[in-house]
Amino acid sequence: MHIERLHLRLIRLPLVAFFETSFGRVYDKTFILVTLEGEGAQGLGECVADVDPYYSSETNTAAWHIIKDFLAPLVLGRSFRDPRHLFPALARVRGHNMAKAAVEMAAWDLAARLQNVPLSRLLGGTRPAIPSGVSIGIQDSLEQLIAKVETELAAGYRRIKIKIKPGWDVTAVEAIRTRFGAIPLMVDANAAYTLGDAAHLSTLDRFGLMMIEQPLDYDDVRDHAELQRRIATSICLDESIHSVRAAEEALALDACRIINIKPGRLGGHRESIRVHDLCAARQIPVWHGGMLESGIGRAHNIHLASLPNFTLPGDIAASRRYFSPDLIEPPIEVSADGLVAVPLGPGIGVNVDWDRVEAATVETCEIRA
Ligand code: SMG
Ligand code: MG
Repeated sequence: MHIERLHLRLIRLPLVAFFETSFGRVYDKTFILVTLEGEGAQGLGECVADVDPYYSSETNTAAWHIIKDFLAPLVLGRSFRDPRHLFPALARVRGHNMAKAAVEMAAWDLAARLQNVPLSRLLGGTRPAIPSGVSIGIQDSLEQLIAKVETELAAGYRRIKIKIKPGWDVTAVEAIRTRFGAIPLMVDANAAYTLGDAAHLSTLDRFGLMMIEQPLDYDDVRDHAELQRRIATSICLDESIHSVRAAEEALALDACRIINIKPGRLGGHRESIRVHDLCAARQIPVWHGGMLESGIGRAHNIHLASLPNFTLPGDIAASRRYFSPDLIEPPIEVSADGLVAVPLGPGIGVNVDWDRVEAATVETCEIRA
């Protein structure tokens, strides 16, 4: 595939409902949409960096600069036999995985469209539908939390994840267990605790949670290994797993029993597949994370999550939980039994509503070979 043109759009969409984590509350989603063009076709990638460097050190502004000034020159005017060759071609740039992933994933979509096959086929996906879970942010009250959980269970979702932080953890989990019993439940701390909280975190053990996600620092592995020795609940790592090597180190140290895969955090589909395969070889289950993506990034995630070791329900939910309307038509839906179908059309296989994209675009930039 020959890459002739790269187009960037900064897009802002209001969220249907605010989303609060241990690092704050957001009311809208701003992201970069990357279009790669070559041989008469287009591929799309969505950058999952936020406006702020709180989940990750990357931001939209930084990613825009990195893609425009450093990644674009490494791909434009070049031919790639296989989209797997993209990530290594960007290796000169250190870090900036979210910026790299947006370009790399656009190249996968382009390759799949040129071959007229669904992206899942190129990635090695094996399942026609994926099990879906939801991530429920920190609420203003336990009553609101209970109401949200009730709504999502009624919609069919196969597991509930709630965000926790000091002061909103044991009481929140206890309220859900008291009201809903033994539902599939997990918590995500987004690095809000330290090893000094180990005794407190072990009080969550009695609730039989599926896992606790990223309790400790975003770049830590060693303290997570120590914490895993002290608590019965399985640790799942998110932020800490920014590369295949980080995954190898975490597994070697028994710092976690489960890994959350987000292509944006790892640098795209190729590196995600490598982490997926590494975990499969060690009987470590993985699930697909979410970054409040529009239908475009969400479609990429669905294709990737169709690989066989994504055995746990992920944070890939229906469009209506995030945007009304989404940028794609029809939107992504979840079935009454909590499954999301893998799109069957070429590439990411969803129809982009370009009028809606245009209306939500705040800035554009085009670069040619
Ligand atoms: O896409 O439903 C979603 C959000 C899933 O909880 C979610 N993501 O740490 O896993 C995580 C968070 C990161 C996003 S907060 C900016
Ligand atoms: Mg997380």
